[in-house]
Amino acid sequence: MISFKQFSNGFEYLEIKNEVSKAKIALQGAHIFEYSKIGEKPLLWLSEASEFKLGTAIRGGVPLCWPWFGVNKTDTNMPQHGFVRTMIWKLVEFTENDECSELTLLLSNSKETLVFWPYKFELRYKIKVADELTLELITKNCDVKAFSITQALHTYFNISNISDVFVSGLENKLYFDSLKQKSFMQDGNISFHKEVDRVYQDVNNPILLIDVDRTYTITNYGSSSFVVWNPWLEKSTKMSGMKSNSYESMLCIESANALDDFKTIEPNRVHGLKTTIKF
Ligand code: TA6
Repeated sequence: MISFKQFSNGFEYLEIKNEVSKAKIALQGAHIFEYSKIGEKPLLWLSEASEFKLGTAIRGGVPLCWPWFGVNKTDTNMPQHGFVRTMIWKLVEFTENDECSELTLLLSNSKETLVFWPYKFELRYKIKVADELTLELITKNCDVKAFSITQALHTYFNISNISDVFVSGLENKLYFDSLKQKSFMQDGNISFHKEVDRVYQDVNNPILLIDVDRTYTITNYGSSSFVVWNPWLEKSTKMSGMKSNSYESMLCIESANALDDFKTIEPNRVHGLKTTIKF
């Protein structure tokens, strides 16, 4: 089942429901902001302080970072994480059966996008809502010259408590610590006792997010970099759409093409960034 809904301020979203799962996806940013298995707690974290306002990215769910991850290195005045998460996407395909709903949303270059990104492109975002969540962002170069992108599916996981979770599968991987602006080798599992903002490189295996009552298996395709981020108290207090205690119940594990894992796409070629989350 799919329904077109809107909040009282006119902010539009899609509501998806089948026998095993349900989800909500904003047309702005093709931003999935709710997903859960029927009768279970949400997989995705959504800030209680998030706005659903045109032009403002929802805080939580899975923001799409494209065509650059983080700060735009050539023009720091450009929006962080690119511009597609505040653009209006179009639903172009929807299929379903009893236990699976699949939809595709589309964003193509326009005069608005050309202000940020001087290339012709087509983005198709495929979302599969079932007893697992699958997300795939497919970039097509519709221009006559190659372009390079960095990107991320910036997934906010809903966790019991940041002090009680850990991440495994990244041991012995090199990571760039954005806070210290230098690289380190991961020693053992990742546990959380302070702000963490890291880009793990050369990761070609599933990773596990282990909570007290759930273990998530996160498998990426078309990606060899994962971003792990928790703002901790001080940054939670300062960030838009966050409350001071937000850091306690969220953890971002982002399927990415970041840093050295950038992708150069030739004219008429495509690249897909895909993640599957099972639990
Ligand atoms: O993915 C981690 C990160 O780059 C952090 O440095 C923090 O800025 C976070 O993304 C959220 O960024 P946003 O632009 O959504 O506030």
